[in-house]
Amino acid sequence: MHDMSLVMVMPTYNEAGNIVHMLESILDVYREKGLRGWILVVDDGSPDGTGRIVEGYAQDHREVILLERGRKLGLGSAYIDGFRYVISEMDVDAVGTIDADGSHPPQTIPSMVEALKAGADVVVASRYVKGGRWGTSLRRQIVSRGANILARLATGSKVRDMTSGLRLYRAEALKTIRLEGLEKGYVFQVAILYELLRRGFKAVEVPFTFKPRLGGSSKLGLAEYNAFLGWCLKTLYRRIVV
Ligand SMILES: Nc1nc2c(ncn2[C@@H]2O[C@H](COP(=O)(O)OP(=O)(O)O)[C@@H](O)[C@H]2O)c(=O)[nH]1
Ligand SMILES: [Mg+2]
Repeated sequence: MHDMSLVMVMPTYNEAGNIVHMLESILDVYREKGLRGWILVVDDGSPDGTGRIVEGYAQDHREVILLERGRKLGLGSAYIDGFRYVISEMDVDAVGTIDADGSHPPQTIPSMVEALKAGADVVVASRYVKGGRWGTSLRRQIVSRGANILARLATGSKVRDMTSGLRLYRAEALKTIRLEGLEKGYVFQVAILYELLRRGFKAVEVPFTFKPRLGGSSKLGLAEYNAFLGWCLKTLYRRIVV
């Protein structure tokens, strides 16, 4: 295969203090590894001016693209619009997702690219395979472990870290999914993985260390927990009963 081209989709909501560091670190990795890479930031009209910062940064860096949506429409919805943009406007081999808060080390991207080259259709950076680690609070780990137990039970999948947001998809696999019908919240990550696995696509996990966010605060709230639980119950019911 020729040198793989990729775009990392990065949703942002109030990440003004973290965004430039993230953009720089990802571009550094692209340069060091000779990857043909882009970053697509999907901002939801962040009141702290994240969008304006990205707009300025993009003027000097043609690898950075800003998709500004104007208001907070949800994390899953940001991925969906990002993927749609990539599919209609860009011609790349791989499409990834990465958080803007510093918890996903861009240094993991090269091993994800290697796994895709070796035959995976979706690569999930994982906290739960050998070499995967936690750099965050115990509370955070408990929430993640609980969510993953639920997600695996609901979907019957063997993927250990189904909620991880650090991913890389083969563009051809992603194009087969009907994005409109997918979940608009955090549970999106589990839902799209389930769709891919049901179609027979191959998921591979590579280890990474989940870091604490650099600054700012998490947007994960009660409504998201409820939506997550609701989706898991619905999926389990459909899979087992119907
Ligand atoms: N565009 C957009 N980005 C979001 C939204 N909610 C969260 N994010 C971004 O998604 C990423 C993960 O969110 P975060 O709050 O860190 O979630 P956590 O890591 O699960 O606590 C970060 O880059 C956020 O800025 C949203 O509604 N819209
Ligand atoms: Mg985070």
